[in-house]
Amino acid sequence: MTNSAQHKPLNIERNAFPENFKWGCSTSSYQIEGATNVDGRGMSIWDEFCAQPGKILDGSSGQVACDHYHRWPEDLDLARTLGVNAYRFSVAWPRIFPNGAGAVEPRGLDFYDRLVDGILERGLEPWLTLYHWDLPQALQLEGGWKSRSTVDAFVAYSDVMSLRLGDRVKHWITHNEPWCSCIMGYAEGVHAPGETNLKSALQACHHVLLSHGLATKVIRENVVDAKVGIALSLHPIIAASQSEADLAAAVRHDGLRNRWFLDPLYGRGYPQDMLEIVGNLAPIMEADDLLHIAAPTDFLGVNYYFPETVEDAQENLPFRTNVVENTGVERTDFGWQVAPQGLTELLLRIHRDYALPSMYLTENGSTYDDVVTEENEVVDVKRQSYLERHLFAALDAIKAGVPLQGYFVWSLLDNFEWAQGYKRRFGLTYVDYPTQRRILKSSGKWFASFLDAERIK
Ligand code: IFM
Repeated sequence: MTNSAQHKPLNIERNAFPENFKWGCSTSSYQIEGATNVDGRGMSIWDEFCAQPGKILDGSSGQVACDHYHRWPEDLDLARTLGVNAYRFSVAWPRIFPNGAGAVEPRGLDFYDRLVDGILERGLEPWLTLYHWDLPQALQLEGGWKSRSTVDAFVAYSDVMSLRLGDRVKHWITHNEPWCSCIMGYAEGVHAPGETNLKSALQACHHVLLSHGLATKVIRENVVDAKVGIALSLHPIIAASQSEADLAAAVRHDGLRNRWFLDPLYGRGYPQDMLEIVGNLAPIMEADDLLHIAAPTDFLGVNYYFPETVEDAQENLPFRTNVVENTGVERTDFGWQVAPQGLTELLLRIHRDYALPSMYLTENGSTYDDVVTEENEVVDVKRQSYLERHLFAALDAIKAGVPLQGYFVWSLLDNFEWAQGYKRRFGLTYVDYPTQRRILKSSGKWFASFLDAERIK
C-alpha cells in the first residue's frame, strides 16, 4: 500500500470502547515549543546536545520547532478539531528554573498557566508530563541524572508546578520513558547528554525512578484529587528462535527494557536476575529508595511502538543479547516494525504480571514520509491504517479484561524527532516548517470522524 493508495477503512467504532474512555493526543515541550531563548528560559541538555556537530541527523535543533510557544492557540484549536477530550503536553523545566534550581522564572509559569487555561477553555482535559527529557543544562553540569541532587531539584520543580497548576491540572505524569532518557542518553550516547557509560545510565535510571516516587508524594500533598502516574516505553520481547540460548536472551533483554522499570515501580525492587548480570554496575542506593520508588500511583502510562526480536550474543557484555532486524515484516518509514498484535500481548502481559488498576496508552503512532499534494493535502493512509489496527488491538486487550482507560496518539503535530531531527513526521497534522503552516492530514480527518468530532462541538 503506498501512502496515498486507496485504503479500505476497518470497521472500528468509538462506541465499542468504554464510555468514559479518554481520547487524546500527546506532545512534548522541546519537540514543539521552539522559543528557546524567550522569556528567561534557561539552556537545556538538548540545546547543548544539538549544538554538537553530528549528533542530529539533519543538523537541526528545537530552537524553532513548531513555534508552539507562540502558536499554541492555533494548535489547541487543532486538538479540539480532532474531537479528543484530553491533551497531553510537557513542561520545559528550564522555563521554570532557568538554572535548574533556585529562582523561579515567573514568565515560564505564566506560559503554562495560559496554556492550561486554553486547554480547559476548549473542553479538553490537561495531562501534564513534568519531564520529557529537557533537563536544565545547569543541572547537567552537576552530573545530571547521575547526581542525587537532581532528584531534589526535580522534587522542588514538581512542588512548584503542582502548587501553581494543581487547581486545574488533575492528571500528572512524572517522567516520560526513563529507558530513553537514561539508556539512550547515558549508555548509548545517542540522546542528550550523550554519555556512553552503562554504570552511569543505571544510576541515572535509579535517580529518575526515585524522583518519580518522591514527586508523586509531593503532587498528592498539593493536589488532593490528583491522578499521578509515569509513562514507560514498553516492548514485547520475542526470542529469535526457540533455542534455549535465544529464549534466555529474550528474558535478559526484557529485563532491561521492561522489568528494570516495572519491578521497582510496583514494589518488587530491581529484578534479581538483572542485578546478577550488571554486578558492580548496579546503582548505588540509600536505605528507603526502593520504598519511595514504589509510591502508590493511580495509573501506568504505556507508550507502545514496536516489539523487539532478540538473539543470544555472548560477546555483547553484559547483557549478551542482540536485537535482530527480522525480515519480511511491515515497517514504518522509520524502520520500526508495525505489530498491532504486539500491543494486545504487551497489555495482557502487564495486566497478568502486575495487575495494575488502570492503564492508559499515553503514546502510539507512526512516521511516514508524508508529502503535500498540489491541492495542499496530505494523504497518509498508512498512518490511518496503523492507527485503526492499533485501536483494534487495544480493544482486544480491553475485551480480555485489561483496565485500559485511554488512548493518546503520538502526536498532534509533526515535530523535532530528537536525533532524527525533522525528517521523521509523527503528526496527525503536517507542519510546513519554513512557513509554520499546519495541514491536518487525512489520518487526522479520519481520527476526527472516528471520534465523531461533530457530535461534541
Ligand atoms: O517522539 C518520541 C517521543 O518524544 C517519545 N516517545 C517516542 C516518540 C517517537 O519516537
